[in-house]
Amino acid sequence: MADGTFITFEGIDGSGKSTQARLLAEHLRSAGAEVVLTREPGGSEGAEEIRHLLLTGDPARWSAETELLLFTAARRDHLEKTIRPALAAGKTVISDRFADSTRVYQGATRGDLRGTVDQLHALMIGREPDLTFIIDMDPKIALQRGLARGSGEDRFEDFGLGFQETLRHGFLALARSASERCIVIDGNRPLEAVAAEVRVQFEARR
Ligand code: Z5A
Repeated sequence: MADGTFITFEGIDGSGKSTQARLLAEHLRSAGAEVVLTREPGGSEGAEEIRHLLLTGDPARWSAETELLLFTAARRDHLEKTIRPALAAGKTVISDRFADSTRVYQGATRGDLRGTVDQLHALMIGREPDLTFIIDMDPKIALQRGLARGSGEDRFEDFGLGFQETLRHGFLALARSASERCIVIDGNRPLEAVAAEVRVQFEARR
């Protein structure tokens, strides 16, 4: 059986990417596709345990380097236990965040770690998505949405607005440098309008 398609959603906190990942999964399932909807950090039992270590507690809890190792360990487990088996079975995998988040969050904002991020990715992950939707948003609105959820997983939101603006520019720069697989979607519109554009762009690249 041919490998399935690997799709990722990326963006700053509260951009609406989780909602859009879910809506695309529902759309594809209603058309008969077998879809695995997953997320990072997490998406496998071990990676979900690492998620808790990463997203709770004091913003200064981990150094940038330790954080990078934890995200990479979680991704490796997710890849081994969830992503690769599903793709090998011909399923579509939709992941809410993947390696681009590490490139932007750890590589572009917390120390000059981008070279290390790329080396670790090549050594331990070595897989890119077939298609990536970057949901672009005004950080002020996105931050309000994210904090309003009160999920308790606010360690990154607690870095503040300037951090979110740096992230936004990081994602847009990444979209330009990987334009063969990245599509930027304006997330500052009603849910259904954003979802409709995601579907149109997906169909155009099938
Ligand atoms: N992180 C990292 O640093 N390095 C890595 O390698 C990885 C992650 C993989 C957790 O990620 C953190 O981990 C994250 C980056 C870091 N930083 N933080 N915090 P996460 O993906 O689990 O958490 P998140 O970024 O905060 O995402 P989220 O909670 O899933 O939010 P979202 O996906 O961007 O948005 P949403 O849940 O779809 O929507 C948020 C709210 O807005 C919700 O109430 C929606 O109903 C509402 N919403 C969504 N879209 C709209 C529109 N269009 N209009 C109005 N309201 C909307």
